[in-house]
Amino acid sequence: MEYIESIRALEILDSRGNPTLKVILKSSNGNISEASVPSGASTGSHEAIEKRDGGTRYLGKGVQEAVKIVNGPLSELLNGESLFSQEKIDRMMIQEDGTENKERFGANAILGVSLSVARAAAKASGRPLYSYLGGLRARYLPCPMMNIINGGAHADNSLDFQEFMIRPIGAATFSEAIRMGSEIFHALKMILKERKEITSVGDEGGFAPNLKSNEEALELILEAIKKAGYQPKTQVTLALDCAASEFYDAKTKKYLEKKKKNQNQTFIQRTAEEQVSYLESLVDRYPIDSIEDGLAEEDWEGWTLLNKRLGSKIQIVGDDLFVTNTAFLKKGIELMAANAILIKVNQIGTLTETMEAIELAFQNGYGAIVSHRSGETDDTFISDLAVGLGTRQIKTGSLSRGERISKYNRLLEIEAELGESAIYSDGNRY
Ligand code: 2PG
Ligand code: MG
Repeated sequence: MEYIESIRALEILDSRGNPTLKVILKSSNGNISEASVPSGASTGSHEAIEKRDGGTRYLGKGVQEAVKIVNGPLSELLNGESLFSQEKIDRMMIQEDGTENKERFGANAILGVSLSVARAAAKASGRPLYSYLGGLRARYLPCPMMNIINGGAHADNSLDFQEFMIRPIGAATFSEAIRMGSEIFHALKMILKERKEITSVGDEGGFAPNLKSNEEALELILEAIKKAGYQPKTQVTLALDCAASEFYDAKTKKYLEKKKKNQNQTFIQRTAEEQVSYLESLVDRYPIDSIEDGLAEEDWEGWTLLNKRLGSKIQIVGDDLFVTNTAFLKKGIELMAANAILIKVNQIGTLTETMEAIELAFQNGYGAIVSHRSGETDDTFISDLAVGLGTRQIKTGSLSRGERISKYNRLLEIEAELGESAIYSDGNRY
């Protein structure tokens, strides 16, 4: 039985130029397996904690401590363990860390090890990662949610909503979905140019123009869909990640359109109920079929109202609300706060716990969307994860920037490898 021979980590850079970890695992059979760790900007307050060095080096964001933890205590703990003991290994790390949120070792250190173990096991079994994770059932290519206009914490523009996405639900195959996305992305660029808007991109590769309103962003995307020759609603739908925790004022319990304030000194404030009505009006006016973090993570009451009003029509996705954590997901299920969960491996810190969150979601009729972070590397683990676990949806950015494209390219490879048995999911899990 192949086992872990050594584990070491390196400090590398992510797509924002901030340090992150790459873990390199050597197996007893001589194979080398690697995994790199992503990092978010609009993080949920209950996410597992990344270990950062502090001080002045890399503006405090260095990960030399986390590297030492991988090279020291985690290696000592795990050397000699079977590559196929994923759950045991993850639980050993959780237990040895001993904290609720992995702050002692750091979720970045733990996750890098966890993912590299899965890669090593897949290699040792001679199977591609998605097939190791999901067996013969791993044949659903996910519907991509492509973030072609960036705002919020991911761009220095005027938009408060963080992500304006397209979902090519009418594609016959994954490669066709990618082609549709790319053509719409380029059509959007032409439209922006014609309007003399800036066409530089934000953290996730979507354009970051200075638009007057969320509605204007949605209108431009609709125009781009049509210009590219597709039909909104039947072939391509719209999705939002409002990332509303970023513009929620906990004191007044109001949702503020903060960025607009800088432009003309007046800004809209909404109560939870008004915010729900606003989102409802957007769904009435535009072919939106998925809204993520439409409300702030602490506003559970608001979420229940949102799900009541819109949950039977569209997907209501909890990201900061659930932080890929079964404890929060259970609460959401009880309160009927949403009907889908965003899945981010580094929010929880191990593959085992990530899989548990997906399973709990499916058992309760929730959708699950595997997601990148705004700070990424070229690692493509999440592509295999989405196919392996049959989540049928993935959110991994726009049609530009290498760290986003690498995930789509990996999915194109998987589709080709699966050949006839590949099934493109239209985003509906059922
Ligand atoms: C989100 C993510 C990814 P971040 O909010 O869904 O798009 O952003 O990684 O900054 O949390
Ligand atoms: Mg989000």
